[in-house]
Amino acid sequence: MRLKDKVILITGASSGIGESTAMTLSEKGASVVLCARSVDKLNKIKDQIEKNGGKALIIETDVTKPDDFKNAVSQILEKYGTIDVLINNAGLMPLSYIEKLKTDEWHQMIDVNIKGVLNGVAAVLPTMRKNKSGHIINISSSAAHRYFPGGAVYSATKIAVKMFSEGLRQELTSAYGIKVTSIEPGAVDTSLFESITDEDIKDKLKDMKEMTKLEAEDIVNAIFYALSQPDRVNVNDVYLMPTDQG
Ligand code: NJP
Repeated sequence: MRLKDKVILITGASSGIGESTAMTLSEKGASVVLCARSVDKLNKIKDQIEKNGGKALIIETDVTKPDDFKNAVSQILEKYGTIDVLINNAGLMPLSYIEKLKTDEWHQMIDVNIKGVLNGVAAVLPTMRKNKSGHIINISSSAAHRYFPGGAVYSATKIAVKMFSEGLRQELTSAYGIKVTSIEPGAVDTSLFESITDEDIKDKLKDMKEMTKLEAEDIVNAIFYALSQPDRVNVNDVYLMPTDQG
């Protein structure tokens, strides 16, 4: 896919991987649509993209609300007439040990990390199916491959995203020309760790502070690799770890 003038919806675009993805893909000529709840942050990123000569639209979106996605899609269709790529990136990771029973956080992860992805797919699919083309990129995690301390529910959400991506691919790619990719990174240097409230986990993660993590741009490179393949190639999964992480 050539990115020039492609319309790319990115959730969780107000920071970290989403912000970096929006900046880079707009530099490559895509019209990026930045979705998140923090409108102030989105406005700053949009200003920067426009200063660099790129095109950006911001839409306040809570991914747990299907109506927010429907509104986003109708605004995008009105402005650009189509949607070429959906990057389901919004997520959170309030790790905790199960015995702490932080059930509100469990439900929050299921709502954002899983239902948010489903809501995004439901919103864009009619357009991509009609176009007989598109690309859905879901940001899963290395946590889809293995448990780590406090990560039982987070891992469960990310394996759901990975497996849903495989189901999407099998149902949509040859039938409708819609590509599907799951990206599964290890630790990335973003604000994701700030959602942790469990003091025992915070303590345990102190060692990780010294570790060299992936940068958001490393994930963007994986996204760009998946997007820039010829029509005949679907990149199913990209599983990437920091060299420092076991
Ligand atoms: O984290 P961060 P990352 N509705 O905290 C948004 C996965 N991942 O970039 O709404 C809409 O900088 C929030 O926006 P706002 C991870 O699981 C990461 O690292 O304004 N958006 C913000 O833009 C996640 O899926 C690591 O608060 C909502 C964004 O999510 C993805 O990478 C490792 C929302 C979070 O940005 C991006 O995370 C890994 C809602 N209800 C996978 N709730 C890692 N960093 O180590 C949150 O394996 N957001």
